[in-house]
Amino acid sequence: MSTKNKDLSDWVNEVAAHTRPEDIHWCDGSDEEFRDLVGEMLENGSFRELNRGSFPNCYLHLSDPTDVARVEHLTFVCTSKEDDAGPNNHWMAPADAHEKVDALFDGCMQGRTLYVIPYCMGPIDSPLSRCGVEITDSPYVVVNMRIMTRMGEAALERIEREGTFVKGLHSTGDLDPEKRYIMHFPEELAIKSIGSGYGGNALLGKKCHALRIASYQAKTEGWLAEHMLILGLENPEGETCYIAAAFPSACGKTNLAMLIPPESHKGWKITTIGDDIAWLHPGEDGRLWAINPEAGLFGVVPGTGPKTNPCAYEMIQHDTIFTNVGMTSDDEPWWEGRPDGEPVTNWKGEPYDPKTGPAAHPNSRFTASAKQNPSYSPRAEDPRGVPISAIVFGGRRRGTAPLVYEARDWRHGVLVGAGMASETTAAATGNVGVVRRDPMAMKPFCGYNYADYWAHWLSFSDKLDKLPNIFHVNWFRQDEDGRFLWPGFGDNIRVLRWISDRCKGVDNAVESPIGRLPSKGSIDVEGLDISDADLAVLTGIEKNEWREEIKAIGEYLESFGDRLPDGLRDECNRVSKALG
Ligand code: OXD
Ligand code: MN
Repeated sequence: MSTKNKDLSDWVNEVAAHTRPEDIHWCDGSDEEFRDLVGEMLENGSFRELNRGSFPNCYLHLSDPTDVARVEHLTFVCTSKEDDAGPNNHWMAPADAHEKVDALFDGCMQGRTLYVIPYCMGPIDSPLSRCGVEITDSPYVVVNMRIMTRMGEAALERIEREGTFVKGLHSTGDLDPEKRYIMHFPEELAIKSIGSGYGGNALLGKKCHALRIASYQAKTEGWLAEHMLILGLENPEGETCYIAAAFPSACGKTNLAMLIPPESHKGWKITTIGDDIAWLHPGEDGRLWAINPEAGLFGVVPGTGPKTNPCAYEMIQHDTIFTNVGMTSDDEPWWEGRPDGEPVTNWKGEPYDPKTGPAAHPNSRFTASAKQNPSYSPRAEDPRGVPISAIVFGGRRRGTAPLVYEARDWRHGVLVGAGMASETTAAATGNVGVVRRDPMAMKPFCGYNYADYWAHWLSFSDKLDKLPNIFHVNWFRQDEDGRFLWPGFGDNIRVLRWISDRCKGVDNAVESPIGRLPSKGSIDVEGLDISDADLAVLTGIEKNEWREEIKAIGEYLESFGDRLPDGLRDECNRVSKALG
């Protein structure tokens, strides 16, 4: 295989001359190619076959122990003007960044195969989809990209038809953390990533393209690329309300997107469009339409069990790549939260000893096709996408943020998103459990200045006739002893039902200075063991705490200086006044 697109063939030749691979392989995305690559990795030990009887077509990959998460401190947005990247990004001048990484790419593929991966983010025939090509020297990346994107011949055909594509160059290099960089060049629609094989750093279609580069592209083209799941909430009458929800990494997006309602909610159903990324476009009908650019799930394994997430548990029993989990004596994958089996080795391949840490790394991952999800929505393949009725923002907060509230209008909703904060998780290297501002859950992924991003969000009130309602949720509220006040998981449907009722104009809310809270009795708690006192805490606000919170939000927003849109500043002042 090769290509009629001169830009692409020139780029492949140029990269090959620079990185000096032994071979070049153009990926066609076929089953045969996938099998061959898996075979090679089984032979060289980078894959281990899991129990064929109980986990058919499942493989275990153990990464370098220093390469297990996204590296935000080594991730750069390289725009010509520093201010365009904003204080929310690490910045390097494009020429310096190219020079720095090009030196590391020099000869880095010697003795390796260079793979060319044409891919399409989104349904192959959707006008909302966008294409890219990743060049990599990692067969692990190729097989993961095959699951996570529409990859191969059809994508190449689309690229040849359209001409435009994102250029992503990746090499695992020598996995030296000192020589690891994830560089983005939004103005060139290009990415250069070296020194890591971890999904978020190496599967370039995902965070690098579908969020950082796409958010920049979306700003110039009038749409939004967001760190959001998309789900359909179907009522017993068969009507579906589509909800897009943004939560920071490892805060339960995958669980929410595949939720199974409790027995008491007969006739209600959740279908999954996506679990991590949403591309949102204004439609001709004045509504906001969403596609999931991905074709697979790269989910956090620990905690996935038949009670917490039955759909994910079922989908990863076959045709799944496990990265950095433990293993049982009969070659089954094992992780904390899996009810069966016992680990004999841990994620480093060493004998398991609970004293030295968990069997599975807290950020161990599964890669599986979205089609394996029992709640997969057929609308996920719809080239038009789905119309969004509600946008939900959520963080992991032990205090302050109530279970749910609704913004009074779009501008207030943008403030609610911009003011989001959450405790950090193992999805990125660094401290875990520290509260940090994470506007729209895009702190690690917004490919340009947050202030301009908020202005772009605000502009949607003029772009849409039927704006989605905006909400904030918090499943993680705790009391002083660290006890969770809300059961979460399947019971979150109770909150989703309140949200969909709000979208239909049901009278189920009371006004408060921070937005609309559930009125008494409007969240169905039948069958739940929850005291009135806990419910009052969950659905109420502490004014003093919120005065502090809005002050902190205001200070944070002001750190963006003159570029901060007036609309957001005014909205923050309005809420602050309302709090007295
Ligand atoms: C992810 C992340 O992998 O957000 O989805 O880190
Ligand atoms: Mn994510």
